[in-house]
Formats: sequence, structure tokens, C-alpha cells
Amino acid sequence: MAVTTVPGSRVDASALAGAKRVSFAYIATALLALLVGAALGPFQAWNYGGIDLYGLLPFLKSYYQGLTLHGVLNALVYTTFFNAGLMFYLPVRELGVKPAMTWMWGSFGVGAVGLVLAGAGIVTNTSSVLYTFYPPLYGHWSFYVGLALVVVSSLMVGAEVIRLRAVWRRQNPGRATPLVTYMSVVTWMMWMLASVGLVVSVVGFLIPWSFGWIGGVDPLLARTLFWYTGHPIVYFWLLPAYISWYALLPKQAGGELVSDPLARLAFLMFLLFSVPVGFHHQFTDPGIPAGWKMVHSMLTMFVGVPSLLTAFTIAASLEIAGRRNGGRGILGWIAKLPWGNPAVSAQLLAAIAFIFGGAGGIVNASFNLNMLVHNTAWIPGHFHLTVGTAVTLTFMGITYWLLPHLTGRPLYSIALARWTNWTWFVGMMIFAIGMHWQGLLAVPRRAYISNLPAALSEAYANASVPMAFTAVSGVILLFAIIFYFTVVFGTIFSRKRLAEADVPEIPWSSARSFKSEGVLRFMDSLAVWMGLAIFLVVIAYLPSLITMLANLQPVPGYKLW
Ligand code: HAS
Ligand code: CU1
Repeated sequence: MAVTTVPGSRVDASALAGAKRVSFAYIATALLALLVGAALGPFQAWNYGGIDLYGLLPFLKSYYQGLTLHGVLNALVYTTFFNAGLMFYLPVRELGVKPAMTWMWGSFGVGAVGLVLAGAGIVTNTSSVLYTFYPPLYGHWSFYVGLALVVVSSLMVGAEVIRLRAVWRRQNPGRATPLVTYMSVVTWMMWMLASVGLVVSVVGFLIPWSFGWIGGVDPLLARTLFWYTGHPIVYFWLLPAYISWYALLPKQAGGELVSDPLARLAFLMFLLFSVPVGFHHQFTDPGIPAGWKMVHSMLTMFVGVPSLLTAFTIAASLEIAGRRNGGRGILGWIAKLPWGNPAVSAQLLAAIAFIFGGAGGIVNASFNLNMLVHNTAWIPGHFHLTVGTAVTLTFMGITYWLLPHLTGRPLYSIALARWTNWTWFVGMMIFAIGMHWQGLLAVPRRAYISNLPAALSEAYANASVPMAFTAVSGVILLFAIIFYFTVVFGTIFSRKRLAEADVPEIPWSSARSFKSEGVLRFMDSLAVWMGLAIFLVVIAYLPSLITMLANLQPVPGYKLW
């Protein structure tokens, strides 16, 4: 394969400054959402530790309003805005193609208006419907419209990145799409296919319902459309972290990416298998034939494969780094990785957490084991290891170089960044032990467990040890949040300026462009892969959706809290 270096940063200085500004706007908004969302987290941990401290949060009308704020801001807003900033900026820099700035600011504006509208719905306690907003729980129209706008904004960014690739291909005939752009475009295409369910549900049913134009919504259909998007959304969160693990971390750790085609293959598998698996969230829902649930269960095992590939590739890339640094023996190289660099250690710890999060996911996906854990505290245990640690801690690691890169200001404190990583990792691991364990003792998820009537709380008396784990984790995580945002604000508002030469560069591990031939050319035909992905989705969903539409059972909404 003929290789040349991707020149990168060929965009002129003013285009580069514009790209930096809009990316910073996205990432700063993401971090603000995380600040508020994460700050509520310890209170939820203490709740599952049997300690009710909601009295300290008088602006909340109920536990469920707090939980809605936590889930929407962390899982939906923080991730979407961070992804938009990162998966726009990296392709622009890798391709060196001038972005359409008016379009990008327009998309940021749409997202920001959406955030304000959705936030207003939650803050006024008119939409305490949790981040899954299942009907018949009934929210204010501003909540649904706001969320729809946040999704539209992300799709606008995706469209721009796809356009940038098309421009680059016209300018570089015969060359394969560079790796980071390839991974970003595949992720955006996957998200475009994935978001259809949410868009249909929100625009077709929930918004008309919230305005009173239709009298009811069918809960089963709404749940199905939600999980059509709700499962692949977890890969929309994960894949930007994978981009960093594949394409930036090897360089930061002093190694190299062992295989470019294997990285592309993993992403293609995510394009194919991320969406047609949503029934694994609905194993206990009536109205879906067991055979289709089984199909989705099997396909879920398929979508585990690219993560197993990733585990192999990343570990091998890191091993190269550790051995170059003098590591010996089977595991000696691990100690020789640059753990002192917080941007690296954040991602190493994130990946370690993901081994356990992924293993739990396989348990969840196993049709019959799911019966044991569904709707229990096990599930939040699972997703605080995946989105809460694998993704969030990786994003934190990214901000340690990206914020100085975008703002030209020095990282506030390397020591505090290291403390952030370890307290976040240890806190989340203890949280996860407590929650998984409570789940096995049948403690339900999403319950105001610290405030149950005596008769009910006796039912969970045997869970006092795991509850203690969860309570302790809340304290550790509170420190992690304080450390992290001290670093973030200390950096953004620093009066110091880095000299031009000291501004961290993007740590490309694979800033190369290959000739488009053989397997690379095959993998670059993304329209064909997208067609295949759509085909799989139609098979997996259409029969069940037709049956549901033919048996619609709309019910009116209610507001519980
Ligand atoms: Fe999940 C529920 C199945 C991955 C998030 N999941 C959830 C929910 C969330 C979530 C938010 O099948 C709750 C939704 C709700 O509110 O109801 N999940 C899976 C499976 C995977 C999986 C099979 N989940 C994720 C990821 C998430 C996420 C990723 C967020 C980012 N999940 C389920 C199921 C449910 C579910 C059911 C429904 C449960 C129910 O009953 O409600 C797989 O993708 C996991 C594959 C991962 C692996 C791990 C690979 C390991 C790697 C790290 C390698 C480490 C290295 C470290 C190299 C096989 C890549 C080296 C370090 C050195 C120092 C050397
Ligand atoms: Cu899922």
C-alpha cells in the first residue's frame, strides 16, 4: 500500500480559528451540562446507600426530577455536544478542508435552543419523565421539542463531516479516506440510521401528544421506537472514545496503531450491527414475539465482536509502547506505560473499566440472564462503567490536551488531573460493585430507596453491604467532580497564554493516507455498507413494527411526580 502523509491543517489561519471556536463552543456546552448533571450524581449514589440527602437540594420537587436532570444532561446532552465538537474538529484537521462555518454555527444555535427548551421542561418539573421518557409518562412540549432540536443539531454536524469527506475525495482521487475521518464518518452514518426511531417517535407521536393534538400514545410502539435509537446511541457515545483509543492514544503512549484495516473493520461492524438489536432492552415487554427477541439477542452478540477486536488492537498498540519504554515479561510493559501523563492514564483506566462494563453487557444481552437483572440496580451499575467511565473518563483525558489546544492556555494542574482520573475510576468501580450486587439482591433501579416506608425497606435489609459500597462511592465521586472542574475552569479562565511552540498538537498516531486499493477500497465504499446496514435493520424491525401499528393501543398520559 502506497503511503503518504496527510498534510492536515491546510485550512488557512482564519478557517482554522473558526473551526476551533465552534468546536470549543460545543465542548464547553457539553462540559457545562456535565457539571450540573454529574453534581447530582453523588446524591443518587447516597440514595442507593440508604441516605436521603435530597433535603439539601430544595430546588428539586422530587427524586425523579433530579434523576431526569442527571440522565438527560449527562447521557444525552454532554455526550451529543462533546461528540459534535470532537468528530467535527478532528476530520477538519485531518483533511484540511475548509468547513462551512455558517452552517456549523447554525447547527450549534439549534442545539443550544434545544438545550434551553428541554432544560426548561425539566427545571419547571413539568417533564420529570426520566431520560427514556416512556409514555404514558407525560412531559411538556418544550422537553420533546428541545430534545428533537438537540438531535437535529447533531445530524447537521454529521452532514457537514460527510460533505467534508466528499470534498476531500474529489480533491484526492485514488486515495483512501484517512483513518480518523473514516471512523468519524462511519459513526455519523450509524447515528443517522439510528436516530430515525427517536425522530419518528418524538415528531410523530410525543410532540403532537404533548400539544394535545392526539389523545394518546401506544406505550409499546413508543418504547420500541425509543430503543431502536436507544441501543445504538450507546455506540454513538462510545465510538468517539474508540477514535481516541485507536488514533490518538497509541501516539500519546509512545507506541503505534498495530493495524489500520482492523480499526476500520471494527467501525464497519458497528455500522452494521449497532441498530438491529434494540429488543435486548425489551426482553420483558409483552407484544414482541420471543423469536424476534432471540434474533436481537444473537445480533447483540455480533455487536460485541468489534469491541473484542478493539480490546485486541488497543492492547497490542499499548504493548508496543510499553516495550519501547523498556517493559519486559508478560505484563511488565503495563507499568512502563506513561501513567504520569493524565491524558494517557485517563484512557487506560477508562479501558480497564470497560472490560467489566462489557462483560456485564454480555450478561444483559443473554436473553434468560436478563430476567435476573432487568430493572434492577445492576443496570445503572453496567452503564456507569460504560458511558459513565469508559466514555466519560476518555473524554476527560481528551480535554487535558484539547482544551489547551483550542484555547492556547496551559492545563491548570497536571497533578489535579491525575487525581481526577484515579478518584473517578476508583469511585465508579466501587459504585459499580455496589450497584451490580444490589441488583442481584433484587433492589430495583430508579427507586427513591432511601425514603421507602419501613415495611418496604425491610425487603432490602440484606443489601446493607453493597449499599455501603455505593454510599462511599458517592463521596469519592464528589471529590472527582470537584477536581475535574477545577482543572477545566482553571484552564479555560487562565490568564496565562502558551507560547505557540508549547500549544499541544493533535496526537495523530496514524496521520497517513493510503492509496485506495484492495481491502481499503472495498471498505471505503460506505454507501454500500450503509445499504447493508439499512437492509439488516428492515429485517430486524419491520415485521414487529407492522404488527404494532396494526394493533395500536393509545393510552392517555399521566404525570406522577
Ligand atoms: Fe449496555 C443497558 C448490552 C455496551 C450503555 N447499556 C444499557 C443501558 C445503558 C447502556 C445506558 O443486552 C441502560 C439503558 C436503560 O436506561 O435502560 N451493552 C450491552 C452489550 C454491550 C453494551 C452487549 N452499554 C454498552 C456501552 C454503553 C452501554 C458501550 C455506553 C457507552 N446494555 C446491554 C443490554 C442492556 C443494556 C442488554 C439492557 C439491560 C436491561 O435489561 O435493561 C457490548 O457492546 C459490550 C462489548 C464490550 C466488550 C468489552 C471490550 C473491552 C475493551 C477494553 C479493552 C481494555 C484494554 C485495556 C485494551 C466485549 C475494548 C488495556 C489497559 C492496560 C492498562 C494495558
Ligand atoms: Cu442496548
